[in-house]
Amino acid sequence: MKDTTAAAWRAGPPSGPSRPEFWRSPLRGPWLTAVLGTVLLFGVTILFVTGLLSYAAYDPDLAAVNDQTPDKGWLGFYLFSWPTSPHWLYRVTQGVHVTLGIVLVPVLLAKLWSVIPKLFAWPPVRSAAQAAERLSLLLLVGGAGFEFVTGILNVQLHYVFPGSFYTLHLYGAWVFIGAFAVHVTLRLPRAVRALRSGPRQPAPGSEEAAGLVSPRPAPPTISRRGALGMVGLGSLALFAVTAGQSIGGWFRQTALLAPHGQDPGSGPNGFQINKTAASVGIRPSDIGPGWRLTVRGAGRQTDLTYERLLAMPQNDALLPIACVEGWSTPDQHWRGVRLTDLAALVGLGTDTPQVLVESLQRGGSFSSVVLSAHQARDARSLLAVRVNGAVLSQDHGYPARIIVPGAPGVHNTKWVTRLTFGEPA
Ligand SMILES: Nc1nc2c(c(=O)[nH]1)N[C@H]1C(S)=C(S)[C@@H](COP(=O)(O)O)O[C@H]1N2
Ligand SMILES: [Mo]
Repeated sequence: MKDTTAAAWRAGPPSGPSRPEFWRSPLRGPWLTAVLGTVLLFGVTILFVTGLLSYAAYDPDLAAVNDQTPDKGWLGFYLFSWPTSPHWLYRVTQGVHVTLGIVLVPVLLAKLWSVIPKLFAWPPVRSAAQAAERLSLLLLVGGAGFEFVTGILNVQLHYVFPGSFYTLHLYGAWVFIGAFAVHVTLRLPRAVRALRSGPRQPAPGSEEAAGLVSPRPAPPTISRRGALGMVGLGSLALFAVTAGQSIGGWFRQTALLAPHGQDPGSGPNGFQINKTAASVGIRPSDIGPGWRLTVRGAGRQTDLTYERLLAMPQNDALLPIACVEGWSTPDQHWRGVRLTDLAALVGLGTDTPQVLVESLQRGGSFSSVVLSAHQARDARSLLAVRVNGAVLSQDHGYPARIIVPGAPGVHNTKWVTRLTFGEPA
């Protein structure tokens, strides 16, 4: 048994992809891989940072209703209270996260293509160290695939993983980050050398070829630079049909890949809608004359009719809606009652505490949220009743909705019916 294994070993790789001659593209080589790897090094780092920021923006440590990942343990070590300035903060961080994630897809695919012969390297395991490295590559490629696929499904198919997307995408991200850090540490010196030596191919089988250069290359149909140009064009094309949804307004028309369509209608309420009133089961009777706003806190409670809400001091704020899916709107002109003024109704004036916001919507992870004291105290944080000069449309949250500067769209609860100031009793 042992003898035959040893003999098979000495005979070299079986015919097929384990043999270097099997791979014939004249393009593969350390320079091409290093260029693509360098782009990913920067791009994926930005994806990690903006992704972790997006997670922090949900303020999961503030309250259980904000936290989709109660089992995160120390993975939330870096969490901080999300600021309200600049008011476009989440619009930028999440727009970059989603747009960059989509734009990097051709680069990621090209990078994987460029190193595919190594998947079949012979012998599959040479030493314990090399086995560990191959295992880390499994986590790297698996982690990358998982993060890109779950992210793109989420932005394109509109939450195919109800609730659990955050859990999957967050835990997947940490696996990916770990494997990515190991990979960069191991490969950076080689990549730097390859970039310095330029696009000329080293001899196949040499140390510098790193198992990537074909010993039997087919005649080239495109240069290595040309291939990179194609990848770049692919990314550029994706950028051109994606970025418009993050810029919003007129540019939305260019967002051919935007899952919500290009045209959100016209008029004061003519900007992107996340979920319509009908789609979450808001009934006309819920938001008719019988609607009340309950304000609770400090052991007190008061119920307001729509008319009484309108009779309170009305304030203005220019703020965008910025969704986790990457789309956002330019600043809209909101008008409504300050959260601090509503807190004052139950005797909680200027040091307004955190507030639990509850929607008429029954169930669903967006029907309630806790806003931090910092958010509640911001003079631009409103329970809005009007937008761009008109009464809120039903789909934008009539009779009243939250709007908070800098926060993710999901914190701007629509169809609000109850505000509870202070820690839960
Ligand atoms: N009650 C309720 N509020 C909600 C939502 C929801 O589904 N239900 N969606 C949230 C999300 S994810 C976003 S991005 C914004 C979108 O607001 P808009 O539809 O007015 O643009 O509303 C937020 N408020
Ligand atoms: Mo959203």
